[in-house]
Amino acid sequence: MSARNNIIAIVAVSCIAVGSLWAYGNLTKETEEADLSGVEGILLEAQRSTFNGTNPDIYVRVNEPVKLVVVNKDIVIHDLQIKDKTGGILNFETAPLKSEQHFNSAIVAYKPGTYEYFCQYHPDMRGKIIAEP
Ligand SMILES: [Cu+2]
Repeated sequence: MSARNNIIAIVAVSCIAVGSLWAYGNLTKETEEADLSGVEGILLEAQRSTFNGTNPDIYVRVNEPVKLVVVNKDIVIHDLQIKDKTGGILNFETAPLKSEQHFNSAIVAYKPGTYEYFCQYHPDMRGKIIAEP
C-alpha cells in the first residue's frame, strides 16, 4: 500500500469511529427533562387537557415582562398561544409541544385589559391574562 492509500484508510477509519460515537451518543441520550426548579415567573403545565388543572387567571402589570414556561406533562400534543388583535399584549405561540417538552417565553402586556391564552388543539384549554396598570 502506498502512503497515500494508508492516509485514505486512516481517514476512513476515523470517520467510521466518529460516526459510531455520534450514533451511540444519540441512542444513549436520555429524554430531556425540564428542570424548572429555579423558575421565577409563571409555570403552566398542560395536563389532562387543562393548564395546571384549572386554566388559572394570570395577573400581570403593564410593561412588566413576566417569564412564562409552558410544559407538556400530558401524552398528547399541546401548545399555548396568545393572539390579540388590539396590540395590547405580546402575541406568540409555542411550538407544538410533545410530552415532556417545554417552551420558554414571556408575557408582556402593553395596555391594561383582559386577554386570552389558549391551546389551539383543545378548545377548553383557555384562560385569562389580566393586565393591570
Ligand atoms: Cu392542548
